Amino acid sequence: MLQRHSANPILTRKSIPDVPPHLIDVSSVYNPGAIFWKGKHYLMLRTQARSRETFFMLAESDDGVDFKVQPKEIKFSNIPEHPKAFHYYDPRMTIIDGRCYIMFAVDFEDFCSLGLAVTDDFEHFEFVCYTKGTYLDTRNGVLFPEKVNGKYLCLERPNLAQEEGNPTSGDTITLSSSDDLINWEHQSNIISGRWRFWDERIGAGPPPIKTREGWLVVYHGVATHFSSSNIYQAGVLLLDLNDPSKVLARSRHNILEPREDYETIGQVANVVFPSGAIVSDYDNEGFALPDAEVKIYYGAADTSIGLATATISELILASQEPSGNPGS
Ligand code: BMA
Repeated sequence: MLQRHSANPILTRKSIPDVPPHLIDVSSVYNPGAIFWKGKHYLMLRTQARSRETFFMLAESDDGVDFKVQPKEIKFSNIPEHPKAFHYYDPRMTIIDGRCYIMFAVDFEDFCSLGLAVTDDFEHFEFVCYTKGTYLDTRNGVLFPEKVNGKYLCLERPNLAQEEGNPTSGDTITLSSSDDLINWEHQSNIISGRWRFWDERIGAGPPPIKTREGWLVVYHGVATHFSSSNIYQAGVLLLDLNDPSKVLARSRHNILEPREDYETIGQVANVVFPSGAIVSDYDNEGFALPDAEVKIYYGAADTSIGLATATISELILASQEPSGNPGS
């Protein structure tokens, strides 16, 4: 249902300039955060060096399609040396009260946590904290762009499930709230994986988009019942504007699945992983317009970056149709 851009994949390992000593002839670039800020589109890239270490880099563009990657890695100031974090990845970017926050996954020795950083100018990036919350092992943290009923909100995906030989994963997207963006408290479970359908394991994608109909949430789902590999797809949800713990609609079908070669072949085959969205137009109260175009940026096969689009109305319709909850 999403339309792939004809320039796909819009970023590949070849788009990444060499930055000695670590980033030389890199292996891959994928799962970017995305934001529109002062007339420019920005992507925060998950770039993987041949050491298999991950580095964040910034790419910018006037049109949201043709991106230029800055020849440096993003270094957060004030980052604590302890505890030892092995790996930062899958950044999501959200503007709250005029500041751009970045929430990302952090792998420690035995668990995954959520890190938070902030920038006011896309030159300096300051580490804020490892968030403290209900779950010790959690991923796919995504901030809402504004407070709801006086609280900051975020979606997260606690890692509670594990198949033998695989890292921990999860099949529930939860809602947490906070007064300070640092300490988070579990509010409710939003959706669970639908066993034997496209979205058995799940996690939120880009930050929720505010529309007159509700909060639009693009999420990823994983079908785990194929013998050869897991298949990562995208779908869409609509949450109540004033009470986002209420799910108004959930797409029965996926809205994007791996079909093109750059999605089916790569470091991890059969993956589309939406992580950033940029909406073309909002009204003066901050609601995305029905005809606005949504650019959805996604990791393809953990190797490169794709762009796919739809209008706000098309995404809302996709969340509602075809009706009926599979498995119910
Ligand atoms: C998920 C995360 C993503 C990755 C995806 C496919 O569990 O680790 O970063 O893109 O798997 O490998």
